[in-house]
Amino acid sequence: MFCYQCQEAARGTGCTVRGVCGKTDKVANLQDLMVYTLKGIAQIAEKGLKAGVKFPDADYFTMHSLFMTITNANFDDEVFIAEIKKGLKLREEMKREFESKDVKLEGLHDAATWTADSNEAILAKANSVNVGVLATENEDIRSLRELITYGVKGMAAYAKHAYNLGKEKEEVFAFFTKALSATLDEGMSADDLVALTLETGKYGVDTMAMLDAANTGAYGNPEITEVNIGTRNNPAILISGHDLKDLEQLLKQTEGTGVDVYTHSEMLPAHYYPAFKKYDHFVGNYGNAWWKQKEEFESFNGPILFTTNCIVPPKSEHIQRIYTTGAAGFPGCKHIDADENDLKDFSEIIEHAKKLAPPKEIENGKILGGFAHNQVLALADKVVDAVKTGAIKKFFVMAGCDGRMKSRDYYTEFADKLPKDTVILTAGCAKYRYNKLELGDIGGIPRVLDAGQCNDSYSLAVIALKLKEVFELNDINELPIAYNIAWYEQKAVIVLLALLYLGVKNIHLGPTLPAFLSPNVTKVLVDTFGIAGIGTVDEDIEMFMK
Ligand code: FSO
Ligand code: SF4
Repeated sequence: MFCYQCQEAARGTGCTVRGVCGKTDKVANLQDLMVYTLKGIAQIAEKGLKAGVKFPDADYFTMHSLFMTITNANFDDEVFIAEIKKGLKLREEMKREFESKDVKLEGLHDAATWTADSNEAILAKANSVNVGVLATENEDIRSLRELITYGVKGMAAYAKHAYNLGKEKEEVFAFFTKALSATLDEGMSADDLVALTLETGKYGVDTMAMLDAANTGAYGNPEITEVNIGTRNNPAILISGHDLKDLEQLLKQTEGTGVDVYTHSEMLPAHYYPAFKKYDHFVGNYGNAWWKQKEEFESFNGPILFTTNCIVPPKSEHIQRIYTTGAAGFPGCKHIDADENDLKDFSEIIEHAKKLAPPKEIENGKILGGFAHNQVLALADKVVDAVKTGAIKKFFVMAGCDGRMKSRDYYTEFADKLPKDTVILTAGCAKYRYNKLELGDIGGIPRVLDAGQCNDSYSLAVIALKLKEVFELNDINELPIAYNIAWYEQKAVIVLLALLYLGVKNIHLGPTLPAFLSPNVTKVLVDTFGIAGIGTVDEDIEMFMK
């Protein structure tokens, strides 16, 4: 195996024996083969787009399977083998479609032609070097191909959530096809791939806007909310991940059963949506960011439902209380699929919860959030006044992810030491590094404004664009906003590319720069966009406040 797609890549270069995330060599190779197969499907689909033949099944399949390969989403080798088989079958159906139209398919890559007639043959193909990251020898081309692939993976995750709520865009699907197919194209130069990277950012913006419309259309606009972090004395289910449709179904099915529902990690922002406030048994948020789940699942006592990443390979005694759905999966954990009407039956989890003890309280009190674009824009006058009077000197976008590396203490210290006339804008699980600190407010404006999940970084961009308009500036970079972003996995990659596409410059990215950026590609990002890493807290605060 060779994997360097996330921030925790071993030694800052790549995992080669077993993932720091817990992914086995076997699963890593199968994920590579999954992506390789999707690239082959994309190459055929692209020829289809040119010949006027569309493949809606391939669009859906690509989106879902890409999502399965993002960090900490799915650790189940058998699921990947089954999914690859589905991909091969789909690919052959696509070829038959061309034949039936008398269109010749020429110049196909091995990714579009390889076959396997057994699980062993699939595993042998997965183990061969020509399907993985290192198959591309030139390190800059490899770096750009992977940057695009990871961006598209993140985009696929967001597109899938929107899709679950009935929203899809043909152009986004067409871009999956274009981008994945381009990564097989030896004719694409480094410059071409740089241009494609920026285009990936454009579709990242479109996809996040689509997801924002899907979430707010279905559940209303997030509003200022105090979220309880304590517990009650009823049996309960903990729901993690990012999928609001899954949450809605769980809340409906648990209503009146005596079973409470708590959010974990990235599901916390669900409390900000008006539609979920009517459920009395939707009690609060339990615990912290994804990486603390082993201890937190221990004390939670009840069953846990993962709707997406981030899964940490569970202790064996927890496996039977962990359920997965959608793109998430872990061997031994029960997976719940939707029926033909797109409904998921969570009754087994509910019955399971009734037999288990209520959660043990690990903290209490409340945390505040709900500052997505609509809510912040409703407060715009107050915010603009505070900037004009100098009460707020600077905003810090500290969106992104949390992770287990000790070096991430930087973000807690950074938030804590920021001057009191600054405001943090956050989204994603990065917030857990500072959302329980007492950072106070500025004239009633809290110093930490949480917009929501990582995809709600889109909200922060909308807010910035609105402020640019209000202050009549020509450039988003003239605003008193600094960007100090923490990244972990591929959704953060698409968020970053989206911000670059929107013209945001001088983004600081930590705790380390991606292992998949070659020195030359890093140089392009530094020279063109002013991307930089992080230093020490004191030096960085001084630099940002200048
Ligand atoms: Fe966090 Fe995990 Fe939302 Fe990521 S839970 S790290 S960027 O999957 O998706 O922020
Ligand atoms: Fe390593 Fe991250 Fe890949 Fe897991 S996802 S194998 S931790 S680089």
